[in-house]
Amino acid sequence: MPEDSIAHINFDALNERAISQPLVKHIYTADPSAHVFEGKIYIYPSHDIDAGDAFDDLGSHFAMEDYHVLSMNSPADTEATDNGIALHVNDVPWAEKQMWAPDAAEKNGQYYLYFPAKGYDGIFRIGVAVSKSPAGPFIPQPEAMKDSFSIDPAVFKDEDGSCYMYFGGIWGGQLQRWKNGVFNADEPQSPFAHLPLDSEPALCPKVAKLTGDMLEFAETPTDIIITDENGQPLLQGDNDRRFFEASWMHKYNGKYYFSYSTGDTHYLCYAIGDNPYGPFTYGGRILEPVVGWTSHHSICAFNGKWYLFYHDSSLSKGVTHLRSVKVTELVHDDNGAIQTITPYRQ
Ligand code: FUB
Repeated sequence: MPEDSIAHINFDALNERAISQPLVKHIYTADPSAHVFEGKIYIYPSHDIDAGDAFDDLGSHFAMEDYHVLSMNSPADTEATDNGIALHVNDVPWAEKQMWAPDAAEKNGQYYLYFPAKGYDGIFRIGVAVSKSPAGPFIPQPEAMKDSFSIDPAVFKDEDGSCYMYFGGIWGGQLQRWKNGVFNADEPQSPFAHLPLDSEPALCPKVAKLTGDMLEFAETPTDIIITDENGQPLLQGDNDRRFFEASWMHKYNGKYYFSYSTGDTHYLCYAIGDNPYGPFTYGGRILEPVVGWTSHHSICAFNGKWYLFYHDSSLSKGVTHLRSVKVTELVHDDNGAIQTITPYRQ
């Protein structure tokens, strides 16, 4: 829900209609990537702050500086524990600013935090930091991952132990500037420049398998194709269905579910495929728009049930860059379709 349409919202009434409440209220958190590690739920969110940067369509107002890891014993908990600062931008040699949506993965008892940040050249890259504990603190690698670009990494571990990173985001996430594998710095700087035409196939999120040590891409990232019901790639002008940012992958009944945000139309959607690389067929909406411009999520199973972790800006009364993470149950129908969630009761 964009800021101009929230001017008349009664937030007290809205919060009473909300299907779930913020998991922490002492800090603002967003983009929750949830995993079950060591029998508990660990949430890797962005840590939203008001750094005073003006709102623009490149997301300059998202000026986050560090990460806090949250944990819960169960999704039924009404509050999450804040495990303190897990990584700060000042400790990452290659990163200057904008610590955006992170994710984490585990391998052989080590934990890996993946995060996008802008380097001193103004280009988003993806970094890795390592810890022996899922709560951190995490020690960053000295350089960003080789050949990484754009934002919103999400790491999926398949049943055979292979790990894949899904990533990318348009507008401020710069994906549209990487069409030929190199950063296109050409003017104009507008977020709407360098995008495909509305009649052309939409810009695709990326996937790459990770190396055995979890620190690099094992292959050149390739496109994730999302098709319509006729097998045709979604078009850039299909604003209610095409990819914008916030990749996530979960596996249900042997099928691969790629989910994402449509950005400026504010939906969370999913598409289903037969393998980690796709193609994926558009399946529908997971979440209707929340209060706040962005919508970003993760999907995680715990004790046989599935949960959607998401955020909204209800606690900050609609401030776009001051969000709060929440959780609600997610249901797959017998045919594999995900039931659409409405974040506020009518
Ligand atoms: O939190 C900053 C950015 O906003 C994320 O990287 C996007 O997915 C959007 O939620």
